[in-house]
Amino acid sequence: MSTAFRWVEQARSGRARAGHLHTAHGTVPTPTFMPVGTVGTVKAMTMDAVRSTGAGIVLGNTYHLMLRPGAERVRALGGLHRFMDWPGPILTDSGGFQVMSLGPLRKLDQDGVTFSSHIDGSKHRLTPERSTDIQHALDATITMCFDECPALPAAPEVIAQSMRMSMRWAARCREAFVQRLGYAQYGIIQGGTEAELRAESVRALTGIGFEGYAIGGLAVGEGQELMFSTLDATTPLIPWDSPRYLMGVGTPDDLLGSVERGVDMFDCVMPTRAGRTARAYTERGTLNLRNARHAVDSRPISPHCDCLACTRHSRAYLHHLFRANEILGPMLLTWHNLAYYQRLMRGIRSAIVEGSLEAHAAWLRAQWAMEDW
Ligand code: PRF
Ligand code: ZN
Repeated sequence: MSTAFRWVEQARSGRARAGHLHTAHGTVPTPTFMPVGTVGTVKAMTMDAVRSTGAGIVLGNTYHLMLRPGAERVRALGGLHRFMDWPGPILTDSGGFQVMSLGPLRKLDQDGVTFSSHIDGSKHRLTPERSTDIQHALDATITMCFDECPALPAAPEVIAQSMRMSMRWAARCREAFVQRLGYAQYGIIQGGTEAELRAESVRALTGIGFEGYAIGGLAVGEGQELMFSTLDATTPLIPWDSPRYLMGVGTPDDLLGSVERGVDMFDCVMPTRAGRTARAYTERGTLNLRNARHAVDSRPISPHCDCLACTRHSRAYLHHLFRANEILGPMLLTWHNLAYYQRLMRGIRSAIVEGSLEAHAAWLRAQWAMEDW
């Protein structure tokens, strides 16, 4: 049986919340980290491996999937869940942010964006309506509004104009969205680091009414302090009963500080990208496994990790794989990093539920500052 899409609170600690996100494709405990599966694959991972880390929801990208293999083909093959073998919930980003990073290959107007494919140079157009239709064709559980995310720093007037255009686009996205039981559409709050503009953006989006609210336009060069102060000014304005998603964030320390400020959902390429470049996340910070000091180290990457890399292999073996440019290196280390991110989120959730978030956060930060074991 399908269930209605809703977020249900389980416990709170200050502004931090633990809860469950109920969707047509299953229930996910929050706060949650979504591994990035840009082109219909979490790079270097089978979906069974992704599941084994404890991930409950993954992210896909409108921009990449519309170009290859094409949204209509994914629809014809039974939707993205079946195509990539992920029956759980999938959130798709709308393409606005990805098109932005194309630089000179794009042309923005009030109606949408025209751009050239990074694959073959062919011309394409994304509008609020087209992005929403594509996400429907992909069968995304959570559809994101098509927005513009200006790079920071930028003049307040530039940020304001961009935010207001994104708000007009959000109304068009809502018009184009086909409501289905258990599915959702999130509005994206913009407005840079200006509290006034963020408040205006929240008012515009809550006036339209969405199942969830994302905080976009952060982690784009402003630094952690400004990101946190912007969250401080923004999350209290979002309806308590709605899930809040901070887009494209971040480091373990970013996730902890953002959960403390009331965020429920995250996505980031960091653990997967780092895994492909020999960087390991651990309870005690990061390690570069190409470093010579790991060459004869028979210990696992982390004594606390139950991933395949840590239960079956040594740091010395991982070091060897990366030095020899073997494909198994990125595979094992991506697995490890995703296992670390999921373990981090599980620990934070448990602490909120048990009423010990403050002590747990202090312990996590003290550990990150320590030397490797
Ligand atoms: N908008 C969208 N996707 C995003 C962002 C945004 O502002 C960000 C900003 N960190 C990451 N991904 N649509
Ligand atoms: Zn591990």
